[in-house]
Amino acid sequence: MTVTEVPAKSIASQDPEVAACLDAEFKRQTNTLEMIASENIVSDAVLQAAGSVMTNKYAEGYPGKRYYHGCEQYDVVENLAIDRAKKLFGAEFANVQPHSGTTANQEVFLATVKAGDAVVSLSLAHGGHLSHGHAVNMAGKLYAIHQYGVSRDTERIDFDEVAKLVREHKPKMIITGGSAYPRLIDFDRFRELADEAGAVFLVDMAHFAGLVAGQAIPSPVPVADIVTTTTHKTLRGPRGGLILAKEPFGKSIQKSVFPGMQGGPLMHLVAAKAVAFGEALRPSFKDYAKRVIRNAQLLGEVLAGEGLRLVTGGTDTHLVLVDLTAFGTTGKAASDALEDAGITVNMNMIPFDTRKPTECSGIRIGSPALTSRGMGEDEFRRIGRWIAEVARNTEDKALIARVRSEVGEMASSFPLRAEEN
Ligand code: DSN
Repeated sequence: MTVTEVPAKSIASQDPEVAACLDAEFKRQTNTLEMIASENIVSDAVLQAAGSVMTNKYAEGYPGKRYYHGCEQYDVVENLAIDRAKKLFGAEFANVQPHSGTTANQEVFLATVKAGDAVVSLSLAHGGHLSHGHAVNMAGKLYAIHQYGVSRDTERIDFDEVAKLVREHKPKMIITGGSAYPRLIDFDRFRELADEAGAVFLVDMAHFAGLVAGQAIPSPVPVADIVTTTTHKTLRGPRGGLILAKEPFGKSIQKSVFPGMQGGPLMHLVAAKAVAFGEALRPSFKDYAKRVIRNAQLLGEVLAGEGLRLVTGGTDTHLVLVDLTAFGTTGKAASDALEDAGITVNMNMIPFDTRKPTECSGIRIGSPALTSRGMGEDEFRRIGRWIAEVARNTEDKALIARVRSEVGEMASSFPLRAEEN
């Protein structure tokens, strides 16, 4: 019997309690609409690699230089992942071992700057990410972080502020990218400022890496010194991280990943990353990436038509950030009601939000997972109308129950797997 013949349901007899959780989660994912912008649905091949025997083994080190024996297949699979990542993104260097996007960012900090050095990055409240130096995060505690935001008028990155911070603090690293910024980023302007300051330029493309891989939006890889990403968002792979870089940064990044930050790599996930990168290299991935953006834009149009304000007025990517103020509700109330209606989104601060982070004025909605399940224009239009209906009536249990039933009917007619590549 080979690994591909192991019955998928064998856990049911070995551990019914955990099996029940897995079954219930499978049903939840099948019967609801997953619209968390950072989530996706992987192919069966990715799932199989992630659940494979490669979870059994330590493989500390790198291909050809392991600290354990028995690593022949691990070298092959890691080299496949590295080669495919480099080809996919046109990168000079790739490290496929980071356990997550946050870990990848920490590893870049370790490779490029010293504790106390100045770093300029986008604030979380304006769409950035915790690991770029929020005060409660390790990066915020170890480095002198100076954060820029978006301008009040356009809600797009305020380059006057970025330039001011760069000239005042002379950072060793400039970071852009984030988790709730719906627009394209002008990487060239950051490059110019990084060159002026002699700073390393890091782009965290975790959210939009799949759109870059599918050539639907411009790539930061030729412009930045280092690019980090997760592999599980728009890129549609297993949970994990990836670092791409210009060759001169490769050596220090290798050392900072192992032994600097990590011990044994999660080789089952490295194998699954190789599978996902292989899928993203196929022509059909370009079509997927375009549909992700189109679906997010359609959704935004419907919501705007229903009277909701979109932060920045729309999106160029896979997510819309919706200001709920016009409906007199909060992100918390709307996202709770939407969950009851079978539509999973997250509450999100909007730029210059006046509400607490536990309440928020907005919700963030993403199109990747439903696009991967094969949903298109008709479905996204219906979903937009449901979201508006529920957000307008968060206390109306009968309405929510009716939407829940309609959502279940539609969701369950789309299989829970990324369309065949
Ligand atoms: N938690 C991720 C997101 O939802 O955007 C970022 O790490």
